[in-house]
Amino acid sequence: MKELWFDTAKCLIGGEWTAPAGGGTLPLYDPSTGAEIGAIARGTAQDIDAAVAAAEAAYRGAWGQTPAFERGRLLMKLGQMVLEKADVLAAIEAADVGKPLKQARADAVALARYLEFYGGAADKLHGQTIPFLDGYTVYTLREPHGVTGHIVPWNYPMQIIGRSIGAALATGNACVLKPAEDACLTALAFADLALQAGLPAGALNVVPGLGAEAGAALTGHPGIHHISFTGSVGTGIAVQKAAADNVIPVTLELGGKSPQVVFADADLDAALPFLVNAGIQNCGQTCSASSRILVERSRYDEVVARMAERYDALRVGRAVDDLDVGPLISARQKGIVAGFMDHGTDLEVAGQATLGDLPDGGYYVAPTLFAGATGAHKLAQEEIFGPVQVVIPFEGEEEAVAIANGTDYGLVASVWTDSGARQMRLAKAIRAGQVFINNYGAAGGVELPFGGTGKSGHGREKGFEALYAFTTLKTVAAYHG
Ligand code: TXE
Repeated sequence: MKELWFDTAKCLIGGEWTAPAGGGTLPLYDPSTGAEIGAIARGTAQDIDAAVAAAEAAYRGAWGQTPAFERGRLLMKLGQMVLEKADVLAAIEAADVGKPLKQARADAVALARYLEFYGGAADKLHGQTIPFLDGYTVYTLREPHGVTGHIVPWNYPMQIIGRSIGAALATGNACVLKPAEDACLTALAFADLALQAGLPAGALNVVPGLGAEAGAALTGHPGIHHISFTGSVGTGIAVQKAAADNVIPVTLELGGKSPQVVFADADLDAALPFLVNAGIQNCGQTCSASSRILVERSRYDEVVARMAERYDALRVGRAVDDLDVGPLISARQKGIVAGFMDHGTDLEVAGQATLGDLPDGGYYVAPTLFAGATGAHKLAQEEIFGPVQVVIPFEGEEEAVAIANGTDYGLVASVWTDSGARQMRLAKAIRAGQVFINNYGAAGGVELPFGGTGKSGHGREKGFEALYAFTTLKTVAAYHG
């Protein structure tokens, strides 16, 4: 790949690019063609040990002594460097993840935005003074955890690095990052830019590798003090159990089955682009993808027909073609999505994109809109993580809320209605970490706290809230008489 300026088969440990201790590598595939395009390091427990030790040294040394405003300045400089390289980062991500170029570039811009946001916030987080008994002065200190572990998935590497590493570094933690084995090139590129920006050695360490090897070694390591994980429910449970053994806090973001609820009084022209885009963006591989569209029965047929028109017109292509939808991440993910679609045979295929002349080895599926589902249908209950949406009719507010809340998940939801009173009622009644009214996703919303309830996980990332997650509170009670 001509854009690369770093060795993809190395780990970054203590400011040095090093070959993994076991000498192993893992192959890299271009999802658009299925072609092998390179190799990454297969980091192991030994590399994780070295990375945690390097992070601890940085935390006790140069990084720990860097004042908050300088941490912020450094992150903002890094954000600027990311912006300047946005096209290059987008090209790398397109080849590695199969993401259409414009969507990949938006991720690079979002990464820069996280670094600006958390850079600006670094010196604005502070404790409080607390009125107490006569003779005391009491105050609180917000302190970093120390060494933080970050397990990042393959669907939005740059955005998730931005929200997680950005907030952790801003608050003075030293980080060990384990990117996903299917998508770690932009993590390596980002780490190299961080070194160039002047981040002290060991403040950010990156160990690529398999989840069961490097990932499990990191989450179970006794030297980390916080773990943030974004990924599947099953792996999230394993991560939480490992964190429990070390009694450390954990932030889990585990995806969802997010509904958009469309009432008869909604402005359909405004809603339609959101209804579809929230399902097919990044080929449906989005934690906050809206995979369930709930429509009040009196306008159900109209919504299905208008969404179907859009599905039929969707263009699917290679990431470099930069069309509406690219390939899925891997042959394995293609198998998972195809398996779900096989469970839709009792539903109506209301709309479906046509796959044109695409490379044989690419991981493509036809974006598909299923109609006529009930809330209990398998496709309306389980996270598919592909470009597949189901439309479900409902009658009245009560049923809408029951269906919206009728899964194990609770990440994001939206409500489309002109009634202000209903907007407020639904925003309260729906179980989700974020509820959008007459929009969906708020264009990414770096500033907006994000996270789930139920099996969507717990803890909050993004916005100012993440700064609390990446710090611990110390209370100082001084008796002076
Ligand atoms: O996830 P995993 P997978 C969902 C989505 C998808 C399914 C499977 O439904 O179809 O999960 O994807 C690391 N200890 N999401 O198998 O396994 C792994 O290396 C520590 C939703 O890829 O959860 C990678 O870095 N780490 C989600 C990360 O966990 C381990 C995004 C995610 O992989 C590990 C991705 C272990 N034992 C998938 N095993 C979202 N919320 O957006 C794996 N990993």
